[in-house]
Amino acid sequence: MSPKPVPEIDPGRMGDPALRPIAAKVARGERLTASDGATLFRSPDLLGVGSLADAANRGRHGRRVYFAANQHINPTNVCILRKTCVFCSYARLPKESGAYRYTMDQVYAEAAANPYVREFHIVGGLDMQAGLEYYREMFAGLKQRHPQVHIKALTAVEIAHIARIEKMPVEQVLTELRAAGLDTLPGGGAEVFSKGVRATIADRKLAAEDWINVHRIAHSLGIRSNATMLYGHVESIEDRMEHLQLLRDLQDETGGFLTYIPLAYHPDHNELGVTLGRTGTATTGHDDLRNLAVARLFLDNFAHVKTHWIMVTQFISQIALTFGVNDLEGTVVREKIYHEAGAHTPQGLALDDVLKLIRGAGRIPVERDALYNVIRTFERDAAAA
Ligand code: V47
Ligand code: SF4
Repeated sequence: MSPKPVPEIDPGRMGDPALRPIAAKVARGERLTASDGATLFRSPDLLGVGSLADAANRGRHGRRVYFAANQHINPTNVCILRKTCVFCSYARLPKESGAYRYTMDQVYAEAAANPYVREFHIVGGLDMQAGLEYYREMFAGLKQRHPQVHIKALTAVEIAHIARIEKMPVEQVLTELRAAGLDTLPGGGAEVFSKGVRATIADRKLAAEDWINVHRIAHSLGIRSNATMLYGHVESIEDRMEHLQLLRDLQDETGGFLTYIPLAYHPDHNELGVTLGRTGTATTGHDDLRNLAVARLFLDNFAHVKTHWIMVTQFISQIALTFGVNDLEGTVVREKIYHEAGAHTPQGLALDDVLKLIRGAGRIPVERDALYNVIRTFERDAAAA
């Protein structure tokens, strides 16, 4: 996939002169450089950046906005990196108060709570007691009970952890988990790839090149995956662009990424929030929208850019639908990770609320499956399109 020309863009109308050469490239369908991306991040003309991203997005997806009926399940919060991922509010040491690890029955009971769900999104801590067998049994049991539900599970960091504790190559772990029912990998654990930032916020976590390599191996096995970036803490604009460049390069090589999701850092109940003196203050609406818009313009080989309403609120997510976003994190049931870190959003949205949100932005809701096959388009809107 390469950038498409967007003839409706008139570069001469950009309010910020620095945006005009970039607008001309987007209009011609020319790839942006990392330096263009930095200019987009720094431009005072947020609406100009958003209008470019919106035009690029509509050129691909028209007025369609995807969502999936998914359910988050976090089977264990026990994590060996509890002390070194200083942005994380969710992890616990094994004997710490609040530590938990679900039994299979607990996983199956949580999974049975919502019969409408079509995707389980399963991520957790790096737990020494949750190895290959734990997840193999979990996925096989889930597939047996819910054969129609897609399993998107285990970040690259968790896959590498299982490989380490089982003393197995990553390829074998992925192959065995796929045989048990794993369909795709979520995009978490990427944080920010820059060495300096990783040393500051996630020392001892899987290195950038290893995160990328797990996804490369997954793609080579035909396992699609997502990509994320955790923004809004100590990273610079150059760090953000280095991160996006590495993702774009891997996508050029494999084409295996489905969607990109920027994750807004939440500072409550974690060490980094205290160090930054930011407890209670998450990212700004400007930065949330800009991260999405720049991603839409720079990641020209990603088909989808997703807004995570749990992290940035339904209100910002709705506006994001005119800032380059074509996908909305769906009806998430009982989200835990960001609520531990201070998210004040609801823990789930009902289908009607999702439809209202998308329609309110003048867009057409399209329910998708995990691989972006259309399940149904909401015809009332399609007829009016
Ligand atoms: O890797 C942890 C992030 C990620 C905080 O693939 C935090 O569709 C903000 O993988 N503030 C895990 N973020 C979540 C994840 C994900 C989420 C949504 C969609 C998809 C997808 C994947 O959560 C972690 C980390 O980057 N995280 N703590 C925090 N305090
Ligand atoms: Fe563990 Fe993930 Fe939290 Fe890091 S972000 S401490 S790896 S659960």
